[in-house]
Parts: sequence; structure tokens; C-alpha cells
Amino acid sequence: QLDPLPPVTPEFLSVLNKVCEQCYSDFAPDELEVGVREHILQDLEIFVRRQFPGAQLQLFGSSKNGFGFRQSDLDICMVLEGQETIDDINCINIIESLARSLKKHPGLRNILPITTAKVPIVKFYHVRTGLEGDISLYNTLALHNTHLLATYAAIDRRVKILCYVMKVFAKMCDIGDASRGSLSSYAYTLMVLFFLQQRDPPVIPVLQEIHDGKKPEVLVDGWNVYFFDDFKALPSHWPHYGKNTETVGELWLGLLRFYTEDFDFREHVVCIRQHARLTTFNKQWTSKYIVIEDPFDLNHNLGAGLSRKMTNFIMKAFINGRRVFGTPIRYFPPVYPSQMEYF
Ligand code: 3AT
Ligand code: MG
Repeated sequence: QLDPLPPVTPEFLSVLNKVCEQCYSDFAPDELEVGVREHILQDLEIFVRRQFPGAQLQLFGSSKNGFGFRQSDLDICMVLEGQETIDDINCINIIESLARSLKKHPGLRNILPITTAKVPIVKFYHVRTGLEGDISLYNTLALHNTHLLATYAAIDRRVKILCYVMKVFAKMCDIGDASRGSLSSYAYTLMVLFFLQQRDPPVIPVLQEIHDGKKPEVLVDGWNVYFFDDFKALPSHWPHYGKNTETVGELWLGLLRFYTEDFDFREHVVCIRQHARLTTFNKQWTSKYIVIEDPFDLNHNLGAGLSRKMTNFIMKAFINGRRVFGTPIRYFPPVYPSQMEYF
């Protein structure tokens, strides 16, 4: 049972809004840091091509989706020119030989191939910048979902700020690390986007549902990755454009209330590819409590790996968040706990 929240005053909303804005400016990287990432990528590509002449490296994830932190990892996808796909055996072989080759790179340390994961990768540590990174092969859907997230981020600056606030919240509450049994940053970003689509009036459209005539089919790994990516043309393609005028602070509290008061996790799916509510029953995912559907790979539930205990822990974090951010106080110190140095 949730405690009732006291009425929010305009003064408090303004404080809340400042906290959100501050969080964004504290953690967003500047252009210089974005340039550094591209530079590392270039250098790695030149190095890797000595062994794999047709190698092409591309950044994805938060280096490209608009929600990167200064210390976010470098997610890199490698493909070989003239080769469309790769089979599992070949993939593992290349990952292992890539790892052997990267061990000779003077600027890298801690080279570690991980070939047992669903997506095999080579992990590395870039000494000069202190950045961690990984290289995967033919991770094509991830390139497309990165572009989808980047397009949503470009529509409205409130999208960007809220996704940062959500990521900081998840890290602070220790619920944002998929490798330790919780949810990935990607999952939390999908939760923010879903909330913004469901808000009345909506802040963002469902880009996968905007098209003239029949929905185009762009198949990648058997999935339709079509979405409307011409965000400049959005005003003439989306009737709700510019209708929602809430502040980021209002939306942040709105989000915490949405996931604790309105959204029924037992029944509903976090699904950003359609506006109509999708149910866990539709997906036959009823045994799971937090169900987050990947926008392209519709068989992929990002909450599938959560234990019962972790699910409760995450729900409690949201309930506490609702209380903390929903209870007016006069002053919010814009400081973060020491573990925030992680960023
Ligand atoms: P960080 O700033 O690094 O925390 P990120 O968005 O880069 O945020 P990750 O490094 O965890 O997140 O993931 C990199 C990309 O890999 C993001 C997304 O395109 C893809 N990805 C991550 N987890 C999943 C998943 N469970 N299913 C599908 N794609 C995923
Ligand atoms: Mg990343």
C-alpha cells in the first residue's frame, strides 16, 4: 500500500525541475569527450585492420544514443566488409583471435574475450582515458536500436534530461547493472520512453507507428526495424507535436507515480513499438513480473533475467523514489553520494 503524497506546490516543482536540469548538466559529456571516443574508435580500426583488412568498427550504445555519461563504456560493433552475417563458430574464432591481436596494442590493458555470452565480446581497458569498452561482431540490431533511441532523444530535450535522471537514479539505487542481476541502462531508457509515449498529451510519438500508407518492412535478423527517423518532419506527421508543455520536474515525478500507481506490472508490458497496451498475457510472459519488450527483437524480454528478489528490490526503489521526489522540502542539495564517482 502506497502512502498518499501531499499536494505539490509550484515552488517544489521548480526545485524538482532544477534538480533534474542540474543532473543533466553534471553528467552529460561535452563535445571534446565525444571527439575522444571517435578518436579511440579510429585508432582501434586502423590497428584491427592489420589483422582483419576489411574490418569496420562502429560505436553504438550510449556513445551514440544521446544518453552517455563521461565514464560510460565504449560499445563497439565490428563487421567485415563484403560479409553480410556471421555464424556462431566463426564469431567465437574471430573474437578469440581479435583478443590475441588487441593484447599487442600498447594503449590497451585487461583484454578479455567472453565467448559464452549471448553476444560474444572482447572487453578492454583504454589506459589513457580510463574508459572500458567492448567489441562485439555483427550486433546489427543494437545499431538500429541505438539509432531509434537517438531519434527519440533528438525530438525533445526533456527526453534526454529524463533519461539521464533515470540512469542516475538507477545507479544510485544500485538497480542499474544487468551483469549483477538487475536491469541494463537500455531497459531503463525504454521505461522512460514508454512513459513519455503514454503521457496525456504524449511527449513523444511511437515512431514505429508513423508511416504513410502501409508500414514499410526493413528486415534485420528477421525483425522489422522500420521507424520514422525524419524527426525534423515530425510536426506534420504527428498531431500531438508540441502539445505537452510539462516541465522535466513534473514529468520526473509523473514517471515515478506512473510506475508505482498506474502501471500494473503483473498485467502490462513496457512496449515502445505500439501505443495500444500490450499485456503479459498477449506475450505469454505471465510468469515474469517486470516485462520490457525490445522494440525490434519481439522475443526478447529485458526483464527475463530478474530474480524475484531483485524485482522486489527494484519496485522498492521506485516506491521510495516516489516518496522522496514527491514530498515537498525547501532545499534539495545537488550532491550525489560517493558511489557516483563510478561515472
Ligand atoms: P551506459 O551508459 O553504457 O550505461 P548504454 O546505453 O551504452 O548505457 P549498455 O552499455 O548496457 O548501455 O548497452 C549498450 C547497447 O547494447 C545498448 C543497446 O543498443 C544494446 N543492448 C544492451 N543491452 C541490451 C539488451 N538486453 N537487449 C538488446 N540490446 C541491448
Ligand atoms: Mg554502454
